Amino acid sequence: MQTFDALPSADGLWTHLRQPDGASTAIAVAAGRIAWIGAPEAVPAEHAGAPRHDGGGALVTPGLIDCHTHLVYGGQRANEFAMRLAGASYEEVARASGGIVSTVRATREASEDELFASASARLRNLLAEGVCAIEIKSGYGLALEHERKQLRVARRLAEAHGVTVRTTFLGAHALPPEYAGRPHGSREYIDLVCREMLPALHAEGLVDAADVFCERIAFSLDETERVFQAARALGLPVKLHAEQLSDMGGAALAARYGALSCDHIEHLSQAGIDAMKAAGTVAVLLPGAYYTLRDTHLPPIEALRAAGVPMAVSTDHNPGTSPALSLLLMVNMACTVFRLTVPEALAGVTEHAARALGLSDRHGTLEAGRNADFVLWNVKEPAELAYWFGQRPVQRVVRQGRIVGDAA
Ligand code: DI6
Ligand code: FE
Repeated sequence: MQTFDALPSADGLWTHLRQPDGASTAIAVAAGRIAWIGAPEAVPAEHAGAPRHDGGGALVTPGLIDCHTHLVYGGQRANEFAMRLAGASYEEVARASGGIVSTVRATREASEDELFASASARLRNLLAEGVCAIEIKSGYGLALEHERKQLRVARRLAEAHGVTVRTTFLGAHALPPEYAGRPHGSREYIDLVCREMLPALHAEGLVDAADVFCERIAFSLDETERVFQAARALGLPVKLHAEQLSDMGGAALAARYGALSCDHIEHLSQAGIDAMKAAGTVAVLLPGAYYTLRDTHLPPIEALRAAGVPMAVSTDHNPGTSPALSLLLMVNMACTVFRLTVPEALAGVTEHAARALGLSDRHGTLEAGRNADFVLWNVKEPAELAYWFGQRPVQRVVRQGRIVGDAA
């Protein structure tokens, strides 16, 4: 396979591009950044003589951002898909010793190289669709060495594929099997997460944020807060798997800790929405999990919109509840199932997704100073990005200042 560094540089002046509002635009790229963007007739003299890249009139958008994934894991769980088709609920599957814990077993058994190979193959699907930045969570190791292994793989993926990766420590994803059945197992495990795992992995430079699965089948509000306190002590931002299956009050707690995002939020209350608005927390919508679980309790989209809470859209790629490897399909589902408008859904995989990762200074919009991450699309109008599903209307991707075509 061609290495990322050997790909052609995107430096120069990109002409004949079309913004989603129809305006023609030109983009000057230098040293991996957008040096200038504006109307074709206003190109500054310093960029006018640069090598030209003719966009052929293509629609241009910022590189897509998948802001919530569990991309690194061992095995797969098609058997549970069959169990759910036969009538079992997600919670019943989890209690029958399947669910997250079965992926934990497979992840612990896999070597770092095996995890890298399987996650690379998955990542390529997302990159080919124009994804330029991605969040990758741990949470299938649930022991220091195995959480480390997952996070190291996430860092290696960034290097090998030339993609921005934000790592999120999700040690508090599920109770590890060796703690289950102990009288104070949950408390003891959260002690380990807060006192040993998070500080050690942070010291190794492997953690960009911390997350918790706050749910009746996972961790309580008090346990969530302990993890948030440990993160705060290390200066790390927090995120939360909040109100997916029930209203635990997690979103309001996360907002008190200035969370970057609250994710899932099917059962989010008005009090949670108000707290998120006040804290500037992004609502991350995950239609793939909603669909896979055949959920019927929609997230409160109208109320989020009315409150002005920014909404992001992501795959939640994971082997249990969202084996999705198409962010554009999530855009389609966010519109069709969650009733987002097309501009809302597109902002959800660009600008608002960047904000959910704390990356707004370099990603999510096309502005001078941002990373040279953008996509040229083979479509006549932006709505086509939400309308088609099952095709990749990508003409060209520029990622980290390199031209990567549609198959990198
Ligand atoms: N919520 C989810 O949707 C995933 N994790 C979480 O906290 C599910 C993970 C799995 O089933 O493996
Ligand atoms: Fe998730």
